[in-house]
Amino acid sequence: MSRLKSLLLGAGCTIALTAASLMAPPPAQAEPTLNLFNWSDYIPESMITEFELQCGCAVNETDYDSNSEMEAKLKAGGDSEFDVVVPSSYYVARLAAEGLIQPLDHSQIPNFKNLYPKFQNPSYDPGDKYSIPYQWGTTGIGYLKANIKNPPHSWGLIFNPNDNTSYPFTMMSGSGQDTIGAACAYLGYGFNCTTESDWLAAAKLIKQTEARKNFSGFVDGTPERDQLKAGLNSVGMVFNGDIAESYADGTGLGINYFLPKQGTEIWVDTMAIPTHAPDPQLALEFINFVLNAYQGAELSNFNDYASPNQASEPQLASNLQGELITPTPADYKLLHFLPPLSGHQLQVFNAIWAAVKQ
Ligand code: N2P
Repeated sequence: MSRLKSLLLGAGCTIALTAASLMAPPPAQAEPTLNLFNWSDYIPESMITEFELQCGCAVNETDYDSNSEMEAKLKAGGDSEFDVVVPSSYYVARLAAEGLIQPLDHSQIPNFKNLYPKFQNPSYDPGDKYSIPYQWGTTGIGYLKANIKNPPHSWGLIFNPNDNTSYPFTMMSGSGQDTIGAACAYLGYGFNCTTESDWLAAAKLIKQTEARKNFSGFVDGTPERDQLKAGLNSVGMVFNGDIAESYADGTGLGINYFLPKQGTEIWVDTMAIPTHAPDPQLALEFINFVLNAYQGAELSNFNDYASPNQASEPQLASNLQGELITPTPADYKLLHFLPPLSGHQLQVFNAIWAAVKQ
């Protein structure tokens, strides 16, 4: 049953039933359902309810915390279980090459025109053939300002033992490209490093970092934000909007966020349809719904992430214009898209990352 229906039929709601309806209950019909596979804490309940009202369907949401978790579930049968999935830009070509997502029928997405022109033909997916932008943002370092005083805006806060001698810290889990990229950047090879020798040097540094007594584990971005909020550790890799959200609701006021001076990630999260999605038509309706001017603003105002939707701009909350969410021209010099990996290169990368995590 949809959340909307259970709300309407739930406790405290008296339903007048006629004798006829009691005697002849209508045959049970399968309710159309949109199975949404999304990052955790990344859509407001209000939007789910609005879409359920619009489509006369139920929305069933399953969450993940990294692209690698999402990819593994798609490979394990999820590509015929979910209707919409939300991969980051550097995963789009990879999922398409693996046959896990399908080309989109743009005739069913008239609101595509609402996107800023630069999001209508991005380099990671020319012509938005497989993916439609959802939100965009950056990955940086979050730290507890009560414990770490005026740290250098450097990956050294994670990789240099002298920058944090005692407070517990984490590194990002997931696909590994963010953490290997961070180590590459610290070593001077650039955040978007792609050679085996750079990756091996980064892996060696990560292994040394894991051996430090105050390393407390590999943690994905949103769970790390929650661990910082709870004071469980003091430094880790997080996403900008997750931190902005924790400022907006007052739960993360003790956290600071910065973009390391050696460079870090900018990403676009996108909506895509798995190859064997149960209801691709409903998936297209949902994608088009998210691209409405109103819903685009509702999404960013709740998530505290930047919007790719130009038509939403007049309705966006003013805090989204601050430099935490809208990078300055100087910030842009530090920001890189992670390279999409495929074939042999991807196998080499995965072998290195698996060794790092052992
Ligand atoms: C949502 C985090 C999604 C951003 N909480 C990572 N691409």
